[in-house]
Amino acid sequence: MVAADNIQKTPEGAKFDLIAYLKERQQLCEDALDKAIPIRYPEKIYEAMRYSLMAGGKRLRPILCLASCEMVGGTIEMAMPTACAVEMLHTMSLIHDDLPAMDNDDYRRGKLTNHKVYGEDIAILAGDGLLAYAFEYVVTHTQDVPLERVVRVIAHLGRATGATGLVGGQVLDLESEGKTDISLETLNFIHNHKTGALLEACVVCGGILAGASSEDEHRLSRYSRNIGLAFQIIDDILDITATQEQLGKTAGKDQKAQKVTYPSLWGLQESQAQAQQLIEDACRELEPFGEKALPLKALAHFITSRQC
Ligand code: GRG
Repeated sequence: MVAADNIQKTPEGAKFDLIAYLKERQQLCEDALDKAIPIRYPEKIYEAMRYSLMAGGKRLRPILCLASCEMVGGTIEMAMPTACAVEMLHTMSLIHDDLPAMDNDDYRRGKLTNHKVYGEDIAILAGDGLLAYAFEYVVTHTQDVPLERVVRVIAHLGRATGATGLVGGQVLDLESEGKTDISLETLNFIHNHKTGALLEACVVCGGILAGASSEDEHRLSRYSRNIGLAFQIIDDILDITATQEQLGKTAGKDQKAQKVTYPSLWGLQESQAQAQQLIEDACRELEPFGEKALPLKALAHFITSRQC
């Protein structure tokens, strides 16, 4: 809940100015992403990569990565290259998801989709370019972090992105199209992979970079799996309740495609309640971190209160 003075109160009563925090962190991420991909020859591909990367968005994934690293005792500088990489991976997945062969969408982040501006061929390549560069960027730009941690981050990002993560979730999502008998188990599998895996990687990699113990890594993993599912439930709710202007993309697509979603299984009210429960479970995992966990707890609550 965001009070009039922008101060968010966690259920334990601690105060945190989430709006100021998000504004500051979003600007840090915008500046770092802007620097990460300068335009070179051949200009067209860099322009297409930058078109989607710099099109706005909440920057939730990089912000989670920075917050997790700081909570465990690391610095923003240690995590920024990985934070940029997760936003590159997220953006490439959006570019490919919007293609006619997949979701076929015309708008994303309030702008025409990449293929609508650059054509399908360049949009595919822009996604491929961002995918490869994300990994290169972590390796070439991470400083003051032991190499062994960087290697673990690379492995984690690869797992979250490939067939064991986003790609696997997307395949099952495509296969489920037009089917009305999708079980809750299948729906959870799709979203734990398609949406949850990258969110988990953001939080866990932030912790790895800071040298988290394996117990803390498990806590971060459980926190992020809960917020990942909550994030998707709210995404499904917003597809019904929000406008195209609020979302920056076509609204009402799930109902139109008669897709099985959390609200179609549970209804709107129960879906909201389930998301809230997941957020509370997520925050409980962070208890041992005390006050240092305030940003990650506030970000978890933001997921259920967001309007876009
Ligand atoms: C990863 C190699 C590789 C290929 C891509 C297309 C695909 C495979 C996967 C689809 C992944 C996808 C589009 C998941 C949906 C995730 C989701 C809920 C996106 C919306 O995230 P927000 O609300 O968006 O954080 P902003 O614009 O704010 O960043």
